[in-house]
Amino acid sequence: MKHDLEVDNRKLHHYLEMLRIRRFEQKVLEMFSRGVFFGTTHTYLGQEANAVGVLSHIGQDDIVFSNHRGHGHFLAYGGDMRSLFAELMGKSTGVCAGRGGSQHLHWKNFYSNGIQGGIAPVAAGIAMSEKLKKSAAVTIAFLGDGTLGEGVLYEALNMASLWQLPYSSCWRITASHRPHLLSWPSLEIYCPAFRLSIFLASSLKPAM
Ligand SMILES: Cc1ncc(C[n+]2csc(CCOP(=O)(O)OP(=O)(O)O)c2C)c(N)n1
Repeated sequence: MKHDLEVDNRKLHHYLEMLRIRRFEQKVLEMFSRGVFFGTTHTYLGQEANAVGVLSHIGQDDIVFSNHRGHGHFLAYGGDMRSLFAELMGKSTGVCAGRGGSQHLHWKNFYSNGIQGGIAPVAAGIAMSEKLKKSAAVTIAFLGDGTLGEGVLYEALNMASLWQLPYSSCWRITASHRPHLLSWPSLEIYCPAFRLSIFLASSLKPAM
């Protein structure tokens, strides 16, 4: 019985986290159309489960690398909504004093970068340094399927495997609305090629 309650509480917490991200991003879209923000922005609408599912299980010292669509990752990591909003507005009270904007955030062990695939080798390098320091930290990189065409990604995966780095890349696959991608080899083919293990989960069927 106690176990069931714990599981229910955890599920409720995850749901509320996803809802918080959804509401934040809806507000971002609304304010974007009013011209409130400095620069451009990409929302995390519809992808909330990926961030919450992964980041609610990380350790305190783990390092997170996000991409151009990083608000959800930042919030699920524990980032503050108000300072993120201020950052989007280019205010000095923002996460990075208004200089990073939507795509370039840094807070604690959280980093994001808008260059597609750009985080892959940097995250591998950080994972290498953590390994050399003999820390237990895992480095996590969030990537989208659009990055599968970036060559630097394969170099990073190769080195991560070769040097047995504490490196985990979390992919978000949305091939259903990009039929042209379906002919690409899937991660189930890529990962074994680099001797990397793979775990598949569906945000549409969370229990999977
Ligand atoms: C090196 C580079 N090329 C092109 C872009 C422009 N760009 C921004 S997002 C994007 C698509 C990213 O696809 P994906 O990673 O699957 O994420 P999605 O936006 O579909 O969620 C592109 C091509 C970029 N940011 N960096």
